[in-house]
Order: sequence, then C-alpha cells, then structure tokens
Amino acid sequence: MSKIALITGATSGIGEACAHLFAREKYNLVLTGRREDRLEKLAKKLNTKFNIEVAVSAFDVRDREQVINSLDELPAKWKKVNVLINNAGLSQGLDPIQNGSYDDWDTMIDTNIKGLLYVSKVVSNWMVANNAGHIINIGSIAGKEVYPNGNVYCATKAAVDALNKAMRIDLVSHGIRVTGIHPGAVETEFSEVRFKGDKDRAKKVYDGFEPLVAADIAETIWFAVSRPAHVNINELIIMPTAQASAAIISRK
Ligand code: NDP
Ligand code: 8X3
Repeated sequence: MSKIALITGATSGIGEACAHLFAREKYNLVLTGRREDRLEKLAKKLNTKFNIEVAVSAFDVRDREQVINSLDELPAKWKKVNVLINNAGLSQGLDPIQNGSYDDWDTMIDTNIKGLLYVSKVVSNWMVANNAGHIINIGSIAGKEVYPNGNVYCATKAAVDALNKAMRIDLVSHGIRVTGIHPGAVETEFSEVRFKGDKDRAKKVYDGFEPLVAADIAETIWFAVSRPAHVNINELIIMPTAQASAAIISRK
C-alpha cells in the first residue's frame, strides 16, 4: 500500500516542491493551503504525471475550527498519514519592534505557531493510533539566530524549534519520528508575502547571490524521511553557500 504525506502550504514554494518530490516517490498526498484553485491544479498535475492519489483540503491554519473540521472530514483511509510536513508559514513586515504592526504580529503568531499546533494535534493523534509516523517541522535560520527587524518572525520560528524538540519528547514512546528543517534564504513567494506584494523589494532580497530553491529543501526533507526506520534526523540547517548566518550574505 502506498504511503501518505500530508503537506501544509502546498500551494507554493517549499510545500509545492515537497508535493512534487513525494509524488515522484509514489506517496499519495493530502495537499492543504488556502488557495483551493492552486491545490486542485497541482493535484491534477501530480495525479496525471505520477499516477498517485491526491486529496485536497483547503483551510486556513489560523482558524482552529476549520482545521479540525477539514481534517476530520477526510475519509478514514487518508488518516493513515505516514509523513506530516508542517510547512505553512509566513513573514509579514521587517520593522524595528517599536514600529511593528499589531496585525502583522498576530498573523505571524497565529499562522506559524498556533496553526502548526492545530494541525499537529489532529495528525499526531492519527499517528499515535498507528504507532508510527514522521513529523517534519519547517523552522528557519531565523529561529536559530535573531536578525535586525526580524523580531516577531524570528520569535515564531524559535517557537517552532522548541515545539520540534517538545514533539520528539512527547511522541517518542509512540514510534513517531520528529525532524526540524531550518533553511536560510530560499527564493519562493516568501519575500513577496513579507513585503505585501512589492515584487521589486522582494527581488532585492536575492540580488547578487545564488539563493536556495524550494527543491533543495524538499530533497533535504526527503533525505530525513528516507533514512531507515531506526534513524531520526533531529534537525538540519541548510543555507546557500553565499550565506554565513541569518544576516551575513556575500553579494557580488
Ligand atoms: P511561500 O510563500 O512560497 O509558501 C507559503 C505557503 O504557506 C503557501 O502555500 C501558503 O498557502 C501557506 N500559508 C500561509 N499562510 C497560511 C494560512 N493561514 N493557512 C494555510 N496555509 C497558509 O513561502 P515558502 O515556501 O518559502 O515558505 C514555506 C515555509 O518555509 C514557511 O514556514 C516559511 O516560514 C519557511 N521558511 C522559508 C524560507 C525562505 O527563505 N523562503 C527560509 C526558512 C523558512 P496559501 O497562501 O495558499 O494559504
Ligand atoms: C526565512 C528566511 O531571511 O527571514 O525564514 O531568515 S529569513
């Protein structure tokens, strides 16, 4: 029987790249995100290209009831999830703490921390019932180091780092593996979302160096997932060669 991966934030960037890679590896997929049209299009593409089954479940991870109900509504066969990729997340703004926007802070905390928790509670219960599973939590270099004006985004990713460690402790007796993946700069829609659609400002983030691409992170995740069952990769930090720390990037 094919294995199942549930990916949050599959409509773009790292989540979408994971969908392609796990489809290539013959996983059946549960794809989630808010933009249902993108999910449907991706599901059709992967089904045709890789002959796998795909379920689409569109919800906003910030909405607790929506998360619980949407996941609960999935047919029973989809609840035998082998791999959960907690990837949905975002940054909003890049301002000093004294100028920060309350709304941006709420959005980041509600998405990156609370959203990840809502999905994890539901899916980890399915995994506990199966006495197996692998949870991948997408943190960031921003959760390992704080950079100027990164304040609340960094704090949310530090929380993901802590939750990754906490999940490993709480789930260890249930045979569930837990891995934190912490990327540096990856060129996706991330900066466009951070700067609220300002494409020129977003593009400048990646000027003068070769950033990671989403497939680099998907391959790293696949490395962790494809280790033998007795091996758990606790965490990995992956950066572009031109990036030495969260704030130090060599630009030509
Ligand atoms: P993208 O903006 O390309 O993708 C973000 C994904 O998250 C989208 O699929 C989006 O789907 C989903 N998402 C955002 N908010 C919500 C929500 N409220 N409910 C459901 N889904 C949501 O960025 P990336 O692929 O780069 O980001 C993926 C993860 O990687 C994030 O957690 C990010 O913090 C992390 N990361 C990114 C790095 C980078 O440099 N790009 C570096 C380190 C970590 P939709 O809008 O359709 O809901
Ligand atoms: C995203 C990368 O540049 O904010 O987590 O550290 S960055």
